[in-house]
Amino acid sequence: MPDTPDLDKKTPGTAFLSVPGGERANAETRLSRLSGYLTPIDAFYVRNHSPTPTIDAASWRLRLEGDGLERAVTLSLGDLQTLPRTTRIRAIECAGNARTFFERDYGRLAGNAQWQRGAIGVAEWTGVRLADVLAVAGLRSDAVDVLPEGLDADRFSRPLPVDKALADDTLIALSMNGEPLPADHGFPARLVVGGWLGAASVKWLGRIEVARRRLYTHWNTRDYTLAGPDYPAQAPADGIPVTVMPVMSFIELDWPARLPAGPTRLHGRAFSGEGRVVQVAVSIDDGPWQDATLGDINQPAAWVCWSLPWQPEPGHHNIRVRATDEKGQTQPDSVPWNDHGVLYNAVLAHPVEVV
Ligand SMILES: Nc1nc2c(c(=O)[nH]1)N[C@H]1C(S)=C(S)[C@@H](COP(=O)(O)O)O[C@H]1N2
Ligand SMILES: [Mo]
Repeated sequence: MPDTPDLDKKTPGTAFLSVPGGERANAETRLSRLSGYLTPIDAFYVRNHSPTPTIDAASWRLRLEGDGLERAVTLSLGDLQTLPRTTRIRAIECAGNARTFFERDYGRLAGNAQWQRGAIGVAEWTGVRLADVLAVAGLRSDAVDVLPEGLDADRFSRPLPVDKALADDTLIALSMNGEPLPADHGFPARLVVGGWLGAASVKWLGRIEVARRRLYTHWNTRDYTLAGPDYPAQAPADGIPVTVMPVMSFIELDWPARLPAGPTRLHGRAFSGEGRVVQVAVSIDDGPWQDATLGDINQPAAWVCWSLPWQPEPGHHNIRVRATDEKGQTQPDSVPWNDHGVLYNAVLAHPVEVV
């Protein structure tokens, strides 16, 4: 069982890139090192608002309480393990992924952690359905919001509406890629909320409140909202709380990239929180859009791999990738400014030097 945080071992330059401007330890996946469909645990990005807590599995408890439940209940890990198990492959992507491109586009910093493109990962999560856990405490029919809370120093917490909490793929995960949940990813239990921003997938669960009214925390009123001149505030939030992640894509190359001359194949991934990605198009040096080949594994709320052959001439190239999901939503050419720097999913011109 992991009981020591291993974030210190995440050396920038190998599987990870460091993230400037974050208030705590954060590390992003180095996308050029991806190979299999799933992100390996030791390359999965980490987003922590306070240091990784060390939690003893034997004494850990999950407290369920609030006026949206018939009764308050305290569960041990053993109690959770008696519920039906379920496994899902799901992406987790930070709402602030690609935030650094707001500075490039608008000349000023948005929000804090300046992610490049690597605040996304896909894992196989095994655990129990949140719906089954709530049922143990008797979910009332007039319950409105479910508030999972972490055991980290800041007690990170972000509410979910009851219908999302009850979704078939909203899990309390106890393992990741077949291993017990690593400390940095929420040991011993974390939420996994398919298709929504990463902040919904609360790590190190300790308490779940269910209420018959809307609930508000810092993380759905002052952060992880679309706020700024283009977005009407939804009081008491400073903007529009982020929920589903929009369609995005990337190339599995460093930024900027250097490649040897000669025939090659471009590889990348595309994801949409709304549903499957159905098309990935690539434009090289402002040339025509060409359809990339999509990989076999293509399920909702996880990424699809894509690839395209390329025979580059030596010199400087720009490669654009644009994904479209099954609802017909396509990546835009630009994203309007927002103060917290969330949901940047514009088509990027990836600089590649062929030598
Ligand atoms: N308790 C707790 N849960 C948390 C966070 C946190 O700081 N504390 N960060 C959230 C955010 S903003 C993201 S993007 C995801 C990142 O999950 P990961 O570190 O496993 O990649 O965890 C979410 N869950
Ligand atoms: Mo995040």
